[in-house]
Amino acid sequence: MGVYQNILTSILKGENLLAVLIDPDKAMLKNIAGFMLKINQSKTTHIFVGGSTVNGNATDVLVKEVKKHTNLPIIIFPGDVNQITDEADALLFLSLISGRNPEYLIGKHVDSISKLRETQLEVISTGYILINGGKQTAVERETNTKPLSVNHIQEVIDTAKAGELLGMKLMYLEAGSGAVNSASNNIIKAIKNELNIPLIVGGGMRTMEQISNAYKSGANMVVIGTVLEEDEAFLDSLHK
Ligand code: 1GP
Repeated sequence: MGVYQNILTSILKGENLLAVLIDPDKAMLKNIAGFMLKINQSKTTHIFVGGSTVNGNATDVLVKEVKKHTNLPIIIFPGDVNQITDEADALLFLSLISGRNPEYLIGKHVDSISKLRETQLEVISTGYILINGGKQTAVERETNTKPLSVNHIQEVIDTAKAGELLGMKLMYLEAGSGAVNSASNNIIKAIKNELNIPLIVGGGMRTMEQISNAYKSGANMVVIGTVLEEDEAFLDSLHK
């Protein structure tokens, strides 16, 4: 079964999915074995690999290393075309639908095709919505787009719905890596209410309470990154 089908099946069974995001530019390769051991003992269901900017083939090198230590599906969460690697299982084909920069709506996608053609990656069309998380984040800077205001919930909802109607298979609500404010329960509930596709929520989740509230509000998958970069011991609270 493919990665996307597996996600749908898990959701149908009522499971909450948890993705750990590893940034190839920040990860220490020599520490990966120990880190993945803890990941395997935790409730983590997916590994995301990516970053707004990643040097050269760092993604390829990291995914090869991660694969040695886990059977969890590895999904590329790319900031740019150079992060595509056949070593992973799937790729979130992200369209930054909160912004109006054509490069991140369709441009990079066209540029990636010659590379994608040479891979076996499962490509999952994903709407990517950046909301204001209380500080300027790398996504905003790198893509030269503005996040949607959390005070304009209807615009966020309409953006998500438009993405679904365009055929996107997943919706990713992003407050930005290291956000001060993660997506509120209200905004998650409001979006989930309109969508028939799985909802991923990430950015600024630092406590178990935030994570469990996100699930209760309708998130199917929560993504955490920074909290583990700051304190790996947080994985202990996510023990199976
Ligand atoms: C970033 O949503 C992810 O794209 C994770 O965010 O690093 O703040 O956990 P954090």
